[in-house]
Amino acid sequence: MKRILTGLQPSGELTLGSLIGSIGQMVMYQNEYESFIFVPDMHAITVKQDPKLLKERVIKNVALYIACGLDPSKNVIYIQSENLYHANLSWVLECNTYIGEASRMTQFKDKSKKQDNVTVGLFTYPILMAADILLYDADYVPVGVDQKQHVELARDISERFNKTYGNTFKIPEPLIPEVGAKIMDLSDPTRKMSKSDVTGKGVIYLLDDEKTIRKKIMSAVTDSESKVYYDLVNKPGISNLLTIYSSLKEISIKETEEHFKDCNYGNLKKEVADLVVEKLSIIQEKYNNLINSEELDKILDNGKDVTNVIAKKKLEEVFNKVGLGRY
Ligand code: ATP
Ligand code: LTN
Repeated sequence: MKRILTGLQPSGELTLGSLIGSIGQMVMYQNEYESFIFVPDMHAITVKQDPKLLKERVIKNVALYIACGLDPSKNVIYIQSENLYHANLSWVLECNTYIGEASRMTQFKDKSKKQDNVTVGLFTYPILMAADILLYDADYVPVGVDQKQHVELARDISERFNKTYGNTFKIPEPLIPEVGAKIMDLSDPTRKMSKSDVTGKGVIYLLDDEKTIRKKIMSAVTDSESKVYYDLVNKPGISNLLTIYSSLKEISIKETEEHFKDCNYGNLKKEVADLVVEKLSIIQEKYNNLINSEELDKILDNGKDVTNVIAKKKLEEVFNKVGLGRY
């Protein structure tokens, strides 16, 4: 069985976009592949974090992964910082990565422009990501387009390492959903719904209560026409509501358009809100049963144990090949 591996940064609370765009995909893949999913909390500290909030969010995210349908018996679920081999491999990889290639990462260029105090960690972060992937010989890495360049860097680093030191790593491939639905911010439907959004006004968080969900959807920005149809360019707000509905109902956009063709905007919003509330309340119920449970601890202990065994073996092989220690 081929192995897939991915992580979602705990840079904010998980959103409806995370569910539809990322966790939903992993739920599909879990029957097809041997699946590893982790919380890259060490990546989160590339920018300032409140330590207490970060710790809480990591656990919340793990509980949400499972509540959204990731089955712990089919996925290895773990926290990056509970495995000390990631940072160790990252160091060796850093010493095998050129400043030139790391400097080409467009996400670093974008993110560093938006901040005053840019850390070295933000610059080397893609190399830690390469370590996350290469430690486990992942075949595929499901990511959004914005992360494709980072997976390509992991490929370049691993190919070069294999050439220099002999075959050590599997060369990973990014797995990018071809027509994956992109969920937009409800208050500005030209922007992606993002977990690190500052105001969160147009963002549905997976743990939002019913009243908040309804309020956000009922005040979603639309347009001045009153006909419901899908048109991303001229009707981004309405198209976004149709995308949310079609993704959660698992029907096509065409069928969704047909379903709403005689509705006014108010009714469309109400029905989308009903569906989101219904879906999220199921997730929230599962979440509430899991959070603070012994079961969650057991799942994470298992993830920690399983990944530590695999990663130890790989790191010792790497240390040995580059001439470190007595392995
Ligand atoms: P951040 O705000 O920290 O950049 P984000 O919410 O934009 O986070 P990422 O962690 O960058 O999300 O994305 C993780 C994965 O989830 C990617 O594969 C991305 O494509 C997917 N994803 C995130 N938000 C959405 C969205 N609104 N619609 C569809 N997919 C999404
Ligand atoms: N950089 C990714 C999160 C991430 C990741 C990984 C994804 C860290 N390590 C390894 C896939 C594989 C992000 O910001 N979305």
